[in-house]
Amino acid sequence: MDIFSLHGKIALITGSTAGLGKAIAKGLGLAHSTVILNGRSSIEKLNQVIEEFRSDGISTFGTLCDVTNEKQVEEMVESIEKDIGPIDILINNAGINIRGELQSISVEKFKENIDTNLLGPFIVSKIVGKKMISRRKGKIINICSMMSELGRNSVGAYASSKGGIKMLTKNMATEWAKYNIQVNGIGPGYFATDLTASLREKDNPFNDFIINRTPAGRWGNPEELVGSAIFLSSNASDFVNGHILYVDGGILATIGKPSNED
Ligand code: GCO
Repeated sequence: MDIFSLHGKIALITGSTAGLGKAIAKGLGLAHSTVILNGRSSIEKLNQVIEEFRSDGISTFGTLCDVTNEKQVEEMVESIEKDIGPIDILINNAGINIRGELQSISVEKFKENIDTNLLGPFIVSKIVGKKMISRRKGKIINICSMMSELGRNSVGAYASSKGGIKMLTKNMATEWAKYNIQVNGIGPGYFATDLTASLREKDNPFNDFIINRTPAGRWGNPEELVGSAIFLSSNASDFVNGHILYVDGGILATIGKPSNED
């Protein structure tokens, strides 16, 4: 069924030279969209991933841009639309997680989480969204988190930013659905990426906690987000607006179980 087809689509994925963003971008590329990768500062890393994707037969371009810098975002979007084509799909993935208890994290570090994870997606969506509104067509996916719904010691800044992007998603959907733009979110649970490497070390009790707390009994693999991204990027989701699709192994469905229960 071609309702899931991404043939001929152009997809910009921010923060896509590593982790979940890279896995999602590769999945969209293997589904035959043209992929525009984005990193913040390392041209070497960006070019390395572009080459990797092209060696897999994916139509790939790349651009360096700090999503919190409005001028850089405007220049990035203008050059993409002039040199490559209209952006059909925007995935706001760029994000950081500077951990720290609320009484110890600095105001600057708290603000850095909010700027990158919430202000950045607002800036990019405002600029790309204006183009989509003029075309009366577009797909925007904001990468939220299970932390859009739950807190955890030491990730208060991150969770605040992810709660914010959940509501930004709903408000963008509210204002832009009438222009045939579908804005939705994907909320990952705990996935095996560099961001969570320290949490997954075998002598870290947090690893056992997550495995016990997640009904699927394991960490997610980044490739397991691709199906949701394709769905929300394709015509199959043309009447889906403001929805946060949690891909979390069931962790948000349950209060968990005692460690001595199967
Ligand atoms: C943490 C983790 C989480 C996950 C993810 C969960 O410190 O608890 O980094 O924040 O990365 O965001 O959805």
